[in-house]
Amino acid sequence: MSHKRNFELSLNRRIGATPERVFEAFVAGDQISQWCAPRGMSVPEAALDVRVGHGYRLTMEARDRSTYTVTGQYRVLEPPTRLAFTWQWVDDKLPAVETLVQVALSPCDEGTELRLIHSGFPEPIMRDAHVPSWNSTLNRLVELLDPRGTAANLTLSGDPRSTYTWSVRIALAEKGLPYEMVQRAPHSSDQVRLHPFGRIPALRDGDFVLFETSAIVRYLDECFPDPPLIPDSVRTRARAEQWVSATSSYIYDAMIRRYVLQYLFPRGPDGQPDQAVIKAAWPDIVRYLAILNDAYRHHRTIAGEAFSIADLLLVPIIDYLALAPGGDELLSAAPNVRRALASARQRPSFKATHPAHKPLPSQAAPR
Ligand SMILES: N[C@@H](CCC(=O)N[C@@H](CS)C(=O)NCC(=O)O)C(=O)O
Repeated sequence: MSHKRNFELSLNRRIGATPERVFEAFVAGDQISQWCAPRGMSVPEAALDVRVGHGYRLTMEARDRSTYTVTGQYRVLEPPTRLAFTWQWVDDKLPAVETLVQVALSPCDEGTELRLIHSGFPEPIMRDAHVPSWNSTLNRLVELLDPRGTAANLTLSGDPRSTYTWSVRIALAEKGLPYEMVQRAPHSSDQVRLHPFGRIPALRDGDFVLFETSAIVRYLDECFPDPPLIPDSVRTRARAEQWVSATSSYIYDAMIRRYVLQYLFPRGPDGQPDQAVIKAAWPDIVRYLAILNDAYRHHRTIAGEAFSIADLLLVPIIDYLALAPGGDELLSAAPNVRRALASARQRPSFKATHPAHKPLPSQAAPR
């Protein structure tokens, strides 16, 4: 006798909307097409015949245009508290096994407590493959229905004064995304829980946690494509990647760690900035500014005509440098960099997120 194996996943969400509204989001074609796919995917086809024993068909489309179609039949429709439908992929990319999705909705203080159970998976590996997709999909449902929007999901942990945190905030502002800013110091125990290296920032999207600024910006760009921050053309994208890497590997180190931070958090003798470190950084900064000045000779954005991930990593660093002792002198030798900075400072995303750092107390620039 063979027993059909049955593995299931179960997810909960609290949503700031009534059970009636949540139920409607599952059964109205124009609504389900706005959320029923993992982030970064769209739903170009949603055909629903919402009657018990009748079916639905949803097609999800990825950015590379590949499509995934799921069909099923409604088994339970009890508005506004319960619905159940079968779920079966119908293309050859995913196993065509009939599974069952059950949704229970109950009122709670925030609005609705949603419990989703997806059962009938013959293998744990198949069940596990559906967990991140459902998590991402339910985040989109929360965003659609919750008046607080993505603030319910997106949390940025860091310090608005840090250049890397600022970079992510520019990306979020460019895309008009609401989020919660959680103030965290580097290496604090709370931060280490999100970022095992203790750095800032880290992003949380529902249950998904991510660190490293460039990975965070790429994730945001895939999930929220407008306006794009990753260039479309192969060469411009590679050029942007080049500057992201150079910024993290050399430019931040010389301009921020070995220069600006020495003034902001002096660690030298008598609590003064460590002049030996600052002096050693100066020639590197001069050299790097000359390289950037050349790169900026045609455009005010570093990787081509459009503002990109490379700009939002680089410009906060230049902004800090410009306001540090000697910054004016350094930038006067790099007029293209100065023009690029002036142009970035005009962007609403840059203005709205500027940490309002003041020029550092005037000190003699190193000689
Ligand atoms: N590679 C990381 C760098 C992040 C980083 O270094 N952030 C700084 C603040 S701007 C930090 O946490 N510094 C603390 C330290 O260096 O220990 C990223 O891209 O997010």
